[in-house]
Amino acid sequence: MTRISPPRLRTLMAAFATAMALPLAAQAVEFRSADIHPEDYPTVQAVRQMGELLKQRSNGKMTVKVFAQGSLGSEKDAIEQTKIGALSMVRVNSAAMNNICEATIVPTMPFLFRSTEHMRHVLDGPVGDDILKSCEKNGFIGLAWYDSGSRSMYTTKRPIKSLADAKGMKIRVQQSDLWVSLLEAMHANATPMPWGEVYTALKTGLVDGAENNWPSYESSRQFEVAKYYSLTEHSMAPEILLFSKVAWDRLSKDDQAMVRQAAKDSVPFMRKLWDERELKSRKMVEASGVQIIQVDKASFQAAMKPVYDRFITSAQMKDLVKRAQDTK
Ligand code: GTR
Repeated sequence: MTRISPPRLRTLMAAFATAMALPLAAQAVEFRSADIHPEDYPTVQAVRQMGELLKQRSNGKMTVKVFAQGSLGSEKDAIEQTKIGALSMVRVNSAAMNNICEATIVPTMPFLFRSTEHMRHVLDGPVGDDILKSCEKNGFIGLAWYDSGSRSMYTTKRPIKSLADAKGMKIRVQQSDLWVSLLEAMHANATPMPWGEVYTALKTGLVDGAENNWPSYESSRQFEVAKYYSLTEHSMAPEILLFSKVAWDRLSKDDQAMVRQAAKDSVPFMRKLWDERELKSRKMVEASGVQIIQVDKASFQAAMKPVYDRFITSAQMKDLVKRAQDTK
């Protein structure tokens, strides 16, 4: 057996210790990211695109691996894993963060945005940035906002033609107190559950309806079991891309800047995919025989006052809502 002299051993041990202590920045690193949507969904494609940009710009040092279709669990599970650094990134709806990072309630609020353009201006500007930054204290680095269109109600047995029709219906909502309150303001019976369980809940009659945008309604096949789609367009709750603060603190400043930029640069790509997918999904469900119902949106909007009274109370929340509303 070769004998290693004590000084040589000390040198080797020191070299080993240095290698172990090297910041992750100097080593190749793969960021694992979760998404509940299938492979071809715009959010999944956008995070893949971000990964491509990052790989090119870092000469292969930083890459992203997207786990789609909820393979790492529900949004709630994935958020918890991201919080502790078991996952580096997660793409979720703003609603999934409502109970964790309060300011994410603002873009989730019913009828806050007047149009897609308005929503994009608010989220691309200082209000969007302030909300993203505010999640850092909760353990998340907000990287970017992605589009999610407008959410509308859909039901299995009978259509919602007016606010009165929603009364007493059991409607699945996202796992957020705001969403429960939103449906309660319509006098519906709000039933929070993870997205992955909604198809079966609709099919078995556990709930009478749910609410979502065209692409989610289509890609989840829920349109097959809930054939009345009422155009309430009650919220434009956007998607949010988050990085784990634990994983973030291990990166060098330069690498952090590169990650941020790649995320921002994936936004126009996402929006293009989104606009195309919204049209395609709507056409597809229409062709399948879904009945689209026009409703008096103003009556739904008027019913939302208690939701604003309950959630927009602090000076910070009032200021964010006002600045969003004042944005052109
Ligand atoms: C979708 C959104 C998902 C999830 C889902 C839901 O529109 O993209 O992140 O929030 O809605 O309702 O659970």
